[in-house]
Amino acid sequence: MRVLLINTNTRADMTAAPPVGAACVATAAAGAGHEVRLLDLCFVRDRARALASTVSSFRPEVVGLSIRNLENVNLLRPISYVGDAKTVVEEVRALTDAPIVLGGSGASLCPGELLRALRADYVVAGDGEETFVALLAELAEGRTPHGLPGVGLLEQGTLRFVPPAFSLASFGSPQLARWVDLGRYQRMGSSYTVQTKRGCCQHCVYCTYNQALEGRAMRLRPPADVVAEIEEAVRRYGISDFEFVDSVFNEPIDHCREILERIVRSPWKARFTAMGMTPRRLDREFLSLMWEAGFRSFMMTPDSASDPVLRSYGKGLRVEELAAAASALDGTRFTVLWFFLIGGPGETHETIDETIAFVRRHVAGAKGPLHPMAHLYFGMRVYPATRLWDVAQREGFVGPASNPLDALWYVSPKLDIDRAVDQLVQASLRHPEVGIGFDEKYLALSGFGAAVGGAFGMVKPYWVDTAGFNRLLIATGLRRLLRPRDAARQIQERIAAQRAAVRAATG
Ligand code: B12
Repeated sequence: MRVLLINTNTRADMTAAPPVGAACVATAAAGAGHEVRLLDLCFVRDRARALASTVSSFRPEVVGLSIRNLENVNLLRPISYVGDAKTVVEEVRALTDAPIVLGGSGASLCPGELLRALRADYVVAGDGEETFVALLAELAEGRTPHGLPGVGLLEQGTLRFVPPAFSLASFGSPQLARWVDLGRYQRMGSSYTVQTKRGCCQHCVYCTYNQALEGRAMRLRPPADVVAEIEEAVRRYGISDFEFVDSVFNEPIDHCREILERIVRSPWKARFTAMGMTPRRLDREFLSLMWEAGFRSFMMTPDSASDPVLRSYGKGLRVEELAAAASALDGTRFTVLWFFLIGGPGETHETIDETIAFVRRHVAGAKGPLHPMAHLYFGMRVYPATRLWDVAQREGFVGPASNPLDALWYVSPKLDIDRAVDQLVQASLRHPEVGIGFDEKYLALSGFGAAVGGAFGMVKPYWVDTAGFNRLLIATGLRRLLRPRDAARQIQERIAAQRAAVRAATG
């Protein structure tokens, strides 16, 4: 069959994400004998025209839409992307009768709700490779794909959905550069993205990784396979910057270590970064191995630096482990961005102070790491099938009728929102190393920054320079001037409306 895959994600800022998921599916479909084309809308200026010319020249028999982000997951400054995806579906419908299949992490999180909202034909949740190929086989035979794990469809308005089995034991290279023009991403500061495993065995209360997205069972890619993918990208496509996109890169640690050791032994050199590092067991020896492999930066996701909150978030971490990782980092030259989720279950003003004190001491006051940063996000997004959903339901933040596409949030009832937002804003005014969710407002400007930075040979990923930029804003008084003045009121109104809707629905 002729299969057109479309990457609908158009976030073209310094966090631009090459459509690696769509590339996985494209490689699998091509491997099954289909004729495949991937249309990447990320940097396309005239979307309607790009769609029209691709559909008329390729004449697809099936169209698959990769939907990564439902929204920006930011309570201080929310943006939804569902409307954009709906427009793409409508535009495709006007051009062809080919069935439309939704996939990607956005589709996995809310399969039924997204299928209804976008009025597509099918939805695929979880791993796309085997499921999409199985779906194509059914469609090629003219059958309605009933009962396939991970596939959903609407029949007379009723959702028929079989949850994904996450049975794909291992997975191969998505051959990203075969499908995607990586030049544009690289100019924005983004890298070639690599996944070394799927599944997450942690138990964080809010998280969807071990549920809808990847399941709990760890599916590790053989280290030799991972390094062969990197080597091919270096040698064949001249790529020098890579980013690992695992949920948690350094767990299981032995698998991660083997990948790093293989990279160290390789004759070529490249630069690496990763999101989703846990501070657990991040000691000097492991950091040296990372450095030797070519790591210069990474993101760490402890979420809190208060023991009671780490417990209630289900992180399985203690502050002393965070502090140990911070002191192992002292004296090194890594750039580290720490992520904290403020305001989840159990958070109080005192525990916020504890986290800020940790940031002041170990991030702002760090001796050695280059440009350390801490991002403090406020509020927790509530997704179905997580333990947070049950907590939020008990406390009246969500109810049986809540639609997860409606950006549902949880904020600890022990907090006065005004005071909590002020705690974060004050920390950001005092320390250039502190970013708060509101700063995302200025992310769009990073495209311009990337163009200038690239011309002056700035090091990737470009977020490593955020602290320097903030220092300039603080010195010129601009950061105070631009601080979010009525963020607290807006959040209060949003949360009050969400709770009122739950009360109205439950009578
Ligand atoms: C790594 C990562 C990042 C990195 C990205 C680095 C980079 N250069 O790519 C960083 C930290 C920069 C980042 C930023 C953001 N991220 Co992020 N990120 C992830 C993470 C951990 C992995 C994504 C990934 O690459 N996976 C690997 C690929 C192979 O998997 P996949 O895309 O899901 O594809 C598979 C299936 O979905 C399916 N599939 C995909 N497409 C299609 C298409 C069809 C037709 C079919 C049938 C199947 C299919 O098959 C694929 C292979 O099995 C996910 C969480 C997760 N565990 O998935 C969050 C996640 C994708 N991010 C998310 C969000 C919200 C964001 C931000 C908007 C946050 C922010 N406010 O800045 C930004 C957006 C950036 C952007 N430009 O889009 C959300 C998206 C969903 C949502 N809640 O809206 C996720 C799911 C986390 C979450 N639970 O909230 N992110």
